Amino acid sequence: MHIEQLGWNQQLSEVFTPYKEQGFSIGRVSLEHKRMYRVLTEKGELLAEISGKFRFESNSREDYPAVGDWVVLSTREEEGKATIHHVLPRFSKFSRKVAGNQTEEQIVATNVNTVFLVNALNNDFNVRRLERYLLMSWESGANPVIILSKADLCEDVEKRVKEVESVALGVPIHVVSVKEQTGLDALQAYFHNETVALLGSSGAGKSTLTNQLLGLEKQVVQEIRTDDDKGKHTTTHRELIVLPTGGVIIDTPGMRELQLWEADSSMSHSFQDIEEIAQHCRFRDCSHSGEPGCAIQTAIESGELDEKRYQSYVKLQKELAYLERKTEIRAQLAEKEKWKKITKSVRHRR
Ligand SMILES: Nc1nc2c(ncn2[C@@H]2O[C@H](COP(=O)(O)OP(=O)(O)OP(=O)(O)O)[C@@H](O)[C@H]2O)c(=O)[nH]1
Ligand SMILES: [Mg+2]
Ligand SMILES: [Zn+2]
Repeated sequence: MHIEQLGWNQQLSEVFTPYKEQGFSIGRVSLEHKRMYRVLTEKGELLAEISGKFRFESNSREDYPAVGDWVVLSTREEEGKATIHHVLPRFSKFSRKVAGNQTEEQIVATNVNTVFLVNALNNDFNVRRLERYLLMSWESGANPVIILSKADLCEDVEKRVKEVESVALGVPIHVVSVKEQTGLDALQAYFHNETVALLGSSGAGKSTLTNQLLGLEKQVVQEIRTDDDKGKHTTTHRELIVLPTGGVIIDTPGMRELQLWEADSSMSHSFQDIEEIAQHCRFRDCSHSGEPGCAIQTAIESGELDEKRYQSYVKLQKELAYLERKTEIRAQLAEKEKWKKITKSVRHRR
């Protein structure tokens, strides 16, 4: 296999040069086990662990390898093993807040060129959820593409497409059905030795689409629940899979909880329409909750702005502000922890 087929390119090659000169090899993380990583290299698959030095120098989850990362390796090919010494800088990173109450970042995938936001055209269809996914995509550095799957189950596709267009200005939308084999050819254009990650709720058809693009039944697929069209969380690991035609696909588990992780600039990107309207409010610090001359209220009343979309905007903003406060406290704690480590090591050396 050629390394280019895994998504390797000129820029990465330049970053890697100094390591190469020292005799290191390169690989890409395809799967994350508890403490081990499956890494794809030009010479095949290896099982890798991080070096002791790496562990010592890492302060947060973000420093550790994640699926999609390019890693600097020393290899023991006869044993099928390797050691990870560094992670090359990421050109994109898709994160969310880990489920539950902790304020911790979970890296879903890195070095993704395009993210397919998969939404089924059945009763699970949800524009508000899509808004969230779009926001995360803009923040990640990857280009979002909306996939409306299971078109065979939808009576009025046009209506759905219009709804999606209204929240996703300028984002490509593809209507597909694996069952009826429609709309699929157009997706090939996103691969060309690049990386595509599939995101969307459980049961949306991500693994079905992966198998389709791969040309074989690699990923396990399961029927959804019949009462509410929700999936059964069939895929449990994020995994990077190489396509025979070059390029890679990252299949991910449908998320139970999609909480945001820092999304400031992207908030404006996704809600440009609302922020533009808000510029016409009489007061610059208008809270849009009853002040005279509020353009937002006027736009909602006239129907120009969908009230639900506005509510969703307000909710997302609150969530971000909350997260920011919590993260600050965490950062302070992490800093303390780091210094503890350093002082300890200095003592040790003495
Ligand atoms: N009618 C129809 N069903 C489909 C289509 N694509 C997928 N499905 C069905 O949807 C169900 C769920 O598909 P999966 O591919 O397992 O969904 P997933 O997004 O990978 O779900 P998780 O792994 O749980 O996140 C399966 O029963 C598929 O057969 C389609 O185009 N049309
Ligand atoms: Mg799946
Ligand atoms: Zn206002």
